[in-house]
Amino acid sequence: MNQQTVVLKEKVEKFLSGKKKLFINGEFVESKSQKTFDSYNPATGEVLASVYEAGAEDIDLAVKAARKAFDEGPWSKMSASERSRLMYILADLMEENSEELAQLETLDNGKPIRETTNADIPLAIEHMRYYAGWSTKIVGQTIPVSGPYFNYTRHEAVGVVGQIIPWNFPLLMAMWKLGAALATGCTVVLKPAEQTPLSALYLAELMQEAGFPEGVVNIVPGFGETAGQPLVDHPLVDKIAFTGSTEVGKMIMSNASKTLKRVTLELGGKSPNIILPDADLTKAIPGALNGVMFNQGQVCCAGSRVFIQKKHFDHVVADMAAQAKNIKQGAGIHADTEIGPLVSAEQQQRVLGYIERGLKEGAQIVAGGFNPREEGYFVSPTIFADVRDEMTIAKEEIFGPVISAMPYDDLDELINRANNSEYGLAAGVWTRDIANAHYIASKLRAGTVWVNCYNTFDAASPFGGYKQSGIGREMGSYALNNYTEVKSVWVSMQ
Ligand code: TXE
Repeated sequence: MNQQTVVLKEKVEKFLSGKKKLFINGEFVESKSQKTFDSYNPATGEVLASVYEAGAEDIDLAVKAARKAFDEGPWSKMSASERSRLMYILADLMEENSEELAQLETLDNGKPIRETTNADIPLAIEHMRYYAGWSTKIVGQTIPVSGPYFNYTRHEAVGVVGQIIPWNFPLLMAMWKLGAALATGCTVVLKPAEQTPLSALYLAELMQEAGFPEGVVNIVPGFGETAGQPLVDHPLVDKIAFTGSTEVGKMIMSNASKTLKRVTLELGGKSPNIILPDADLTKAIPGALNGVMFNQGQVCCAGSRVFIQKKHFDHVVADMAAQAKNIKQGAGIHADTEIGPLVSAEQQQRVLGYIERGLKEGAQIVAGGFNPREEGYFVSPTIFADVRDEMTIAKEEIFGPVISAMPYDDLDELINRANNSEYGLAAGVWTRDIANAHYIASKLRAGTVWVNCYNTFDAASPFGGYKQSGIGREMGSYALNNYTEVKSVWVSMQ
């Protein structure tokens, strides 16, 4: 087997060599407590870098810097086109550094280099460009009110935004959050996940190089309770944007309510992926398999409940299992790796725990189901057959490479069962019948429905959840609403 390790770029070696500092008010600084934490390479379990850990005091400094940049400028006093220009410069710098960013992301998160090179990093760059374009296009309305008045609305930046992001797409999640915030003129304190702080810190260097004014974006790696929570509680923060677990999302919403901050949440899922009897199986089977295995299954919209019509169930599952066994698993930094390790030992244990639970509750494993290696945090691509709705593996988000395959009888029963989840993030349908495709898409209670495809994204198309999968939409023009306040101005014409 060809296991060619990608040669690390010099800049990556250099970046990893020193203790990584917090980025506050345009400078790289040590944390007030001097505490550091380690970021690990999940393919080996070895320490990759040591990072200063932000605590409440550092968060306070970062928020005050963001507040100053917003209240006094320069950010809020710059024209929309000047902001846009800086965002385009940042996107160009990201492009120049795309190999470095891809390598760093692969080392820190574990995901295959072919994915960071072809998906994470290009999507992140495109995202920055997309929102750079929006800066100059945010407009209000003129409203025909009664009486001798001229009434118009202004869409103004919401202010200082605290952004808390997860580890599954570290740089891309940072872009999903930063793009709309910067386009609308907000300033930001961004807390990366403790498992994957490195690409955000590399981005901070690029922001410095691009010439972003001090305080506009502050990057403060740290832990949830000691860095995330002080950010949520801080009285000078106007809005919190969070992506992560539903459990923490609920806590954040409750804590943020004390200061009535605006809150947007992008949370977990248990998305149905439906293969109808008339589907083109040459596309549907690999499509549904990829719908879970992409990013080691650590995707909030993973199509982890695969519904297959009873008559076709056995042969579809058998084909899918054969394909799952052929997926090349290894360290992400090997050029031919198709599936890497999970992000952490904790995540590996969580996923193996769900597999054990599935077996105990009577589901059958037809592929994988084990830890294939001695070192690193791997779980083999796993498929459970004959999963019933009441089983834990059909209800809870596993966030690993595990498919629950479920047989169904007829369409109406299928739609009810697909919707029978506390989540509503995404769904997929595979069919050649266009009427059925649109009918099912209209019936599914989910923020995204993919027909004959899965996991396709574009900065221009909104993403977000129904039900307990979240509040608000990211991406597209929809995300701009999360970062603006609407002001109604009345002018007497008499
Ligand atoms: O998430 P957490 P974890 C799901 C997935 C996964 C599970 C646990 O099912 O198995 O969550 O992952 C910060 N106040 N998703 O434990 O804890 C934390 O530091 C403020 C789905 O990693 O929600 C990190 O930056 N912040 C998901 C971020 O929240 C807090 C992506 C996410 O961590 C905090 C990740 C607190 N009290 C996990 N506690 C998705 N929707 O894509 C933690 N954080």
